Parts: sequence; structure tokens; C-alpha cells
Amino acid sequence: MKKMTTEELTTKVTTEKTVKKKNAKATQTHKKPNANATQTHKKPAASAVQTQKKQTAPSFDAARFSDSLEKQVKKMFGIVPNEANNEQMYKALCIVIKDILTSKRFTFKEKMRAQGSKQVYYMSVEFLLGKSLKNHLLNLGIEDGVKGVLKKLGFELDGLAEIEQDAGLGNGGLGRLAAAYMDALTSQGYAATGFSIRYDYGIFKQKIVDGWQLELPDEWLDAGEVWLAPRVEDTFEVKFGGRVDQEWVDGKLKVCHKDYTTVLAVPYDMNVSGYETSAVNTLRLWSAKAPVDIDLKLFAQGEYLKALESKSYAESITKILYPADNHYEGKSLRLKQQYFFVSASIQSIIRKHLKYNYLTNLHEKVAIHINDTHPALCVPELMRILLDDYSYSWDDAWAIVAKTISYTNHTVMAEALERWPRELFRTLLPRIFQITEEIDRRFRGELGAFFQNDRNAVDRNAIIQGNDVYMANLCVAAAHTVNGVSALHSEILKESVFRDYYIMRPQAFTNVTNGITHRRWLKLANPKLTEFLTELIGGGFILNAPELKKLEAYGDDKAVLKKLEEIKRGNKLRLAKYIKSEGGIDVNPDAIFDVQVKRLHEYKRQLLNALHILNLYLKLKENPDLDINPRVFVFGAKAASSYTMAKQIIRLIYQLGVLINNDKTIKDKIKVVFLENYRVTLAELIIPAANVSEQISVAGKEASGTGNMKFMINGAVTMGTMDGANIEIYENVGEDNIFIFGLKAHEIDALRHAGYNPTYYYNHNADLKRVIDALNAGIAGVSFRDIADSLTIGVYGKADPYFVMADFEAYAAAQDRLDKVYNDSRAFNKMSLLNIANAGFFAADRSVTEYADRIWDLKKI
Ligand code: 26W
Repeated sequence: MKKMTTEELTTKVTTEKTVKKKNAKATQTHKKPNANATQTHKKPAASAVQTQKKQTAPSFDAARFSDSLEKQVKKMFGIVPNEANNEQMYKALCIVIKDILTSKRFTFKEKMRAQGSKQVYYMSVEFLLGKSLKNHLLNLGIEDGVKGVLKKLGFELDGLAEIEQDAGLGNGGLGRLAAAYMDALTSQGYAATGFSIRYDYGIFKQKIVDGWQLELPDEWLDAGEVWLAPRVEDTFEVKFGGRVDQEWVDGKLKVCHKDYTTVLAVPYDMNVSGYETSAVNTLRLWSAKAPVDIDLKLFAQGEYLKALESKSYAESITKILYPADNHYEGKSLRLKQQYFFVSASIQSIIRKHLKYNYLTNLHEKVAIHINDTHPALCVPELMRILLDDYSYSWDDAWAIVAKTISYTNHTVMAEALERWPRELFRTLLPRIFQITEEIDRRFRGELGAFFQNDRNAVDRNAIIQGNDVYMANLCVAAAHTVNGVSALHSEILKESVFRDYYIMRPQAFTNVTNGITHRRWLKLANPKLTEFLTELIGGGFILNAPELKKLEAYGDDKAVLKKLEEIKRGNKLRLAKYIKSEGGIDVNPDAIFDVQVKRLHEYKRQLLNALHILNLYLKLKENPDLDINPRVFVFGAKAASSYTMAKQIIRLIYQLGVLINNDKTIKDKIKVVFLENYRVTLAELIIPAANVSEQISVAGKEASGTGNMKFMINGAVTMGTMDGANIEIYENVGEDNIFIFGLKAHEIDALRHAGYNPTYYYNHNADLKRVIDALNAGIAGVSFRDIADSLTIGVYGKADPYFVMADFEAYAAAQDRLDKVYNDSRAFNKMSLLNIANAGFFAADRSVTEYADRIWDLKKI
């Protein structure tokens, strides 16, 4: 097979892009650059007014809404609205919105039923939803109307919206993507159900105390439960442990699962709204419950603790979200979580399907999508039901499974690929293990036939290898389609992680580049920018993100560029206030806001950023008049609780702040801010304020990234490596409007093979040497020898596994280039404008349409 390098990939994308560009131009010709844009944005274009009208849903009836709200307050609290406090009004408002969505859902369901339409079931252990209230209002087009009603009743929408806690049912990119796709699928009018877990506690709340990360429980249900509707009548049993026997029943040999522990799966449904659509979909979250609260027999015998055991066994399953991201641990509770939600979901899919259909046509009505390997047990669970409950033959059952299931891979990090210890798997899920063994046995046969009995080829691709069950292999063996999440990532999957499978079944592999809910990231998070864009190019981009392209026509319009800068400054001021109130740090809104927010992981290289800051600081100490633009470096990141190095890097960033922010001699040229508890809601505040978006992962490791897209659409300029979707951002925005640096993926591979020696860079780059020496000597009194050692000699493993030292010089040079460009504010503002104009491709609307067309075979309702 021909190996495709990053460079080749880039050229390939470029060619496709040229075609796209031509098409875009064709539709664009009617928009001429407006000579007098200032006027244009004072006087909204006719089309904008129309779109705005469309957004405030024509059917909004203020009197009726007010009446519903009043009734709700009375029903819930026995009071009238002006007696209600903010919490009470918030809850009543949410219920009214929920009711609107539920009745819309009812109509949508009838339509679905009438059309007998196919549905996708999106299985994911994470949905990182953030807040819902304003998103629903935006989607329903009633934000202004509701604001007005509340005002009359003496309430402010913003104040109420703040009461809501983020539903943090996810760690990072994968979870946020799942939430984005539900929103986009609904907006596009597809029938989709999300399945996941109703964790009592979401991703932990982060506190930073003297630079140390502390984790506090996240009690999101307090204010989040209003959105959930329990559907007790749809409860299912999930069975753990026990043993499997074979018995003759009615003359047939049957599989019998005995002595198992039953856990009940109770569904809680959340409405998923979409923008300007009649569709309302469902996110179903399962909560675990014991069949009996207390074992009366044991209780009567005085065995009080034992009597309660089944309750705590069951309820521990959905207690808490695992906070690990990109690092797998073979924990039994995690496997229980996975099987629990998979089994309940598959059972509910089948029950629903059978109301109107036969199982044999499952794939015509149902697409099951596995979001990374966490829901991989869908495969043996669906087999189990077909074999044991509906007496299908193996081959017939397998054919159904293979036509129904598809899988997305989200990471190539070896330590993130899930492997379950065989014994744990077998004991916890004996029947599922048997089926998995049989899948493995048959799959080995296929591998042997294809690779002409090459034992190595069979062994390295099998599902069960030695004492482990390889979940990604199970997914690839079963799924009809496997996709990566950016062009580069999908190529890497074919070249390395899934190389042999690709040779066997090339047609099964495809790419769908990730996308974001651009409405949340623009309209919700950056209303001023949205308003201005609407005046300029009409509001069509809200529904159809590629229309942002029309903005390109204003690239040389001074007034427009100035206005964009003003809007950005306003957002920076808003963030500066928050920084002051949270951490007491004064930052200058006229400085460059340079932002890196994402999970903390060594491969994402927050450390490279920190080393560059330290380097700048040492230069400023030497020469306080160094001619650079003032810069504020902003960080936000949670570290997995057991990830020591990640926590140490947070501490380093914090200490850099202590050192730098208090040093009067550098004349406020640079500031370092670490904002605690990074989450969706904080991202909505930070991202619109960024001038620079740091996307500096070591090439080949960031599957896609989606933060990069959110920054781009908000007019930040990317400082990045040729990794993940950065490559496609580069292709869309053009090389002059992005700062690319560092080794490419194939160069990293080559360096790794040749034998990478980070000390070389220490010895040959005086700046780098000084920075590393400073880490050893201590930052504001704290030594970071462990970090320095990890880069130079390696502490637990190889030195500098993420090539920080190798990319340092190129990074510093790129930062210098950026600083020079910023001197010319017009040039920088134009870059910013072109980033917004070319972000349309990265809308989740586009991504889900690709999934629907090319993977799920789904039609809009
Ligand atoms: C088992 C532990 C574990 C937990 C989570 C392993 C792996 C994960 C996720 C797959 C990690 C993740 O969130 N990956 C991110 O997925 C995003 C959405 O596709 C991508 O944009 C990011 O690049 C990728 O890191």
C-alpha cells in the first residue's frame, strides 16, 4: 500500500479545496464588496431584517407564554410571579420550555411514525452539554420574546440563566462533539436518539489552591434535573455476573444465564432542540437502581449492611463520570458502566423497533453508532439478543449486526485504546464474553484466510490477544463503516492503527471531519459579532454556516475591520473583568489575548507554551524595553486526577503567573492567567475574546480538535502545528492567515525512528538551555526539576515523548512572526476576518449530513 505523507495529504485536500472555492465563488458573485460598509452596518440590509424576523418565531404569543409561566409558578410553589425568587422563576421557566419542546416532540414523533423513517442511535458515554436554557430559546427563536415577558414580570433572563449549572457529562472533545451532533442532527431534521448515562456527578469542579489542582464533586442535578423526564415505564433489567448453562427447553438446547445480579436501568429523557425546525429529538440517560432497596430476609437476620448491598452495588454504577481522558484504566466499575448503558439502550431499541417491524429489517430502520470504543459492547449485546432471545442463527445475527453498527475512532494514543482483562470481562459478563470469544474465533478464521495463515497478522489483529480483549478490534471487526475525525487522522488510522483491516476491507474506511455547533459558539457566545455579521451579510449564516464566506468581500474594508476590532475588544473587556474578579489580576484589554484552553495532556503541549512564556520573560528581564506587543497568556485546563505530570504543568503555569504578574520591571508587557474550572460555559466567555488560538499538539496525536474551530469562527488566528483539523483550517483560511510551525507528522515519525535526542536541542539552543535551567532553579521559589528531567533525561520513560524540545525554536519563531504582524493592526484584523469568513466548513451541520449520507443512510424527516 502506498504510504501517504502529510504533505501529500495536504496537496490532496488543496485540490479538493480549489474545486470547492470555485463553487463558493460562483454562488458569491452577487455580493460585491460594499464601498461604504459603515453605512451598511448602520442600516441593516433588507435580508437581515427578514432573517431576524424569522428568528423571533412568528408564533410566539407573549400573553400565552406569560400565562403558562404564571401557572407554573403557582403549581410548583403556590405563589404568584412577583413573590418568586430567581431560583423559583428559573425552574418554572425551564419547565415551561420543556413542555413546549415535549409537545413539539409529540408532533415530530407522529410524523416519524407516519413516514416509518430510519433513526440513528448515537451511543456515547459522554455528552458534554453545558447549559441548555439559552440554547433552547435560541433554537426555538423565542429569546427576545421570553426576555420581554420576564422583564414585565420583573426578572432578567441573564440572571436566571446563570443559575443553571453546566451539565458536564463528559471530559472534553469527544463528549462535546456528541452534544454538538445531537443539536445539529435535530437542526437538520434527522431522527436521532442519544444514549448515555445519567451520572449523579459530572466532570469534577476544579479549584486551584497555590497552584495545586483540587477536585470537588459536581452536583449538576441540583439545577439540571429540571430538564429530565423520568420514563419509569421504560425500565430495563441489566444482568451482571453469574454463570451460563445450557439447558434443553421444549426440545431445544438453550443458553441459560443463572445466578446473576440484576440492576434496573431507569431512563431519564432530555429534549434536544434544533434551530428553525419542527424536529425535537431525545437524549436518553440511564440511571441505575436496585430491584429492591433492601433485602428483607437478610435484614430480618440482622445482616443490616449485607441487606443494603444490592442497592449500593447498583447505584454505584451511575454515580460518577470517569474523569480520565485519553488514558484507559482497566477498572471494573467502568466496564459495568459501559455494559449497563449499552444493554439498556439496545434492549430499548429492539423493543421499539419490534412494535412496527421485524428484526430482520433492523438495519433499514435503525443505525447504531458507537462513539469511540466505550460502547463497543453493543456488538455482543445485539448478538446476544438475536441469538438467545430471538433464536437467530449466528450467521443471520451477524449479518444484522454488521449492517447496523458503525464506529468512530477519536484517538490514536496507545494508552487510550481500551483493553479489558479477560478474567474481569468473563466474570462480570459471562454470556457476553462467550459471544465475544466466538466473534474472535470466527474473525481469526477470516484473518487467517486473508493473510494466508500468517500467524503474526492473525495475532496482532485478533480481538482477544493473550489476557486482553481489544475493544477497537471488536469495533472494526463488526462495523460496516469506520471513520476518523479529520483528514489526517483518518489517513493515520489506515496507515498505522488499523492498517491490516484497511488492507482487508478498504471500502469500510472513511473520514468525517468534526464540526461544532456554530450557533452556540457565535450567536450565544458572541452576540455582538453575530449582530454585526447579520447587518453585513444577512443572517443566513446562522442556519447555513458556509454563508459566512460572504464576509470575505469586506477583507479590505477599513470600517468593517475597525468594527471587528471593537467587538473583539468588547469581548476582551468582558473577559478581563472576569479575570479580575476571579483571580485579582489586572489585564490590559489592548494586549494580545493568547489562549490555550483544553484538557491538560502532555501531547497537547501546554508545556511548550509555558516554556515560550518563560523564554519571553527572561528576555524581558534582560531588556525591559524589548519591542513586543503586550500579551496576556490565558490558560484553562482540567487534569485527570491521577495524572501527576499534568498537574505539575498546571502548577508551573500558575507559578509563572506568580512570578511574572508581580514583576514591575517588565512593565506589564506579559501576563499569565490560569482560569480554574474550565468548562463549556467558561469557554463561551473566553473564546470570543481570543486573538490567538493555541493548537500546538505534537503532529499526529490530536485526532481533530474542535476548540480550534470555535476560535476560528470567533476570529482568533490559529498558532498551530500541522495536526488534526488544523490542516483543514490551514486549507480553508490559506497559509497567510494562520501561523503554522513545527515538525509534521511524518517528520516526527522519522525522528522517532532515527532515535530522538532532546538534549541535542538543550545544547544547541541557548534560549532553550536557559529556560530549562530556570525550571531546575525554580519559578517563584518552586523547583520544576521533574518537568525539566522529563524533557531531557526522561523520568518514567523516554525523554520528551512529545517532542517539545524539537519544536521549541520553530514555535518561538512563529510567535515572533505573529508579534510582527500584530504591529499592523489592519493586517491582523484582516486575518481575523478571513478566519471567520472561512469557518463555515466546520459547522456540525455539515458533519452530521456527511454521517447521514455516507454512513447511516438516513433521510431528513
Ligand atoms: C478510556 C479512556 C478514554 C477516555 C476518553 C480514552 C479516550 C477518550 C476520548 C476518545 C478522548 C477524546 O476526547 N478524544 C478527542 O475527540 C475529539 C472529538 O473527535 C477530537 O477532536 C480530539 O482531537 C480527541 O482528542
